[in-house]
Amino acid sequence: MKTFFSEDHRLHFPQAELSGGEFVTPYERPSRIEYVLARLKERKFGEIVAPGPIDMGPVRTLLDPGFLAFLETAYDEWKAAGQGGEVIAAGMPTRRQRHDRIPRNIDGKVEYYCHASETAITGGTWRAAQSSMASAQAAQREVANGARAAFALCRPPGHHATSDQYGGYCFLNNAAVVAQMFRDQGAGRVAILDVDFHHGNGTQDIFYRRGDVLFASIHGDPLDAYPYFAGFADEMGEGEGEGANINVPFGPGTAYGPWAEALDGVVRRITNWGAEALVVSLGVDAYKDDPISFFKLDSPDFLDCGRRIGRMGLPTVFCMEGGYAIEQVGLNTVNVLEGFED
Ligand code: Q9C
Ligand code: ZN
Repeated sequence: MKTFFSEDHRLHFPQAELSGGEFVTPYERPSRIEYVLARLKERKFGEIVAPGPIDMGPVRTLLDPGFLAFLETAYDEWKAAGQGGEVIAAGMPTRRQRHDRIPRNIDGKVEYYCHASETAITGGTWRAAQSSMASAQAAQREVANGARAAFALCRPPGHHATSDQYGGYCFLNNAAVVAQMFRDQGAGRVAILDVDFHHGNGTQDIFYRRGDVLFASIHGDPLDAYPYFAGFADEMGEGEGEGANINVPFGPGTAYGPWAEALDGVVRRITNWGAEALVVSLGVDAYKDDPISFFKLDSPDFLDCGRRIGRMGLPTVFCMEGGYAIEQVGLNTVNVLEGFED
């Protein structure tokens, strides 16, 4: 299958991530991508293609216009207000707030549109996020035009971004927009399978009340793992979306046995539900040596995981999400893709 990838991801590289009470070099860094590219080339996996420009149409349909305008101008506004350094949210909307007014002050706006302050915005973040989305959209068009599958090597990732908040290293929800594009082009039902270690709270939120896009995720138990406030098994969708949201949380130390069983269960439900297209949020941070996660998957397990996904036989777009054991990110990612093609 083809890989879609833009060099512009480099425009997003904050100096700092707030982690464990210190500012550290972000885990989500440009070099992650180098390892994936190197493996793709080494294994002669398929053509690597630069995407065309982003199509803002479906992005504007699905996501909040105020949020998009904010992402575009936040850094400049921050600088214009005389603030040094990178854009970092010092707070967030509180519990039991009595209104939903958007602050005029840039500090306040940043807090309004952010849900996790580890994630900084720099001067290049908006363009990088757009280039990431452009790769996802190019992969979607490739599959819409008849390819069995395509890989969007997205960076920054997307699955923690909601329609109006960024965080968890994510700004624009690539997988969600891909699913929406399949719907707009006539697919009756689209499934999103999220295998990143972290629950895809952004994607879940976007489709929670919709019955046409099913979201399924296997991830670290939110009592123990980011994003903490979403991803419990009893979150099953609401209204039209009731029954179209599946969460399978696991605790620390979970190995591939139970994880694969959960995957099979989810695959069966996606198939029975009648999905016509599949979007995979492909994070490989369930890997045993990932520095910020706690599952115990090994590299060969990712091959097997890809095989199980491939057996669904659906037109599939893979969107890169997380994975921070930098030197193994390439191997593990390409393993999933190769397993899929088996
Ligand atoms: N001390 C993705 O995998 N918490 N995002 C980091 C580090 C945020 C992960 C804690 C993790 C976000 C796309
Ligand atoms: Zn993750």
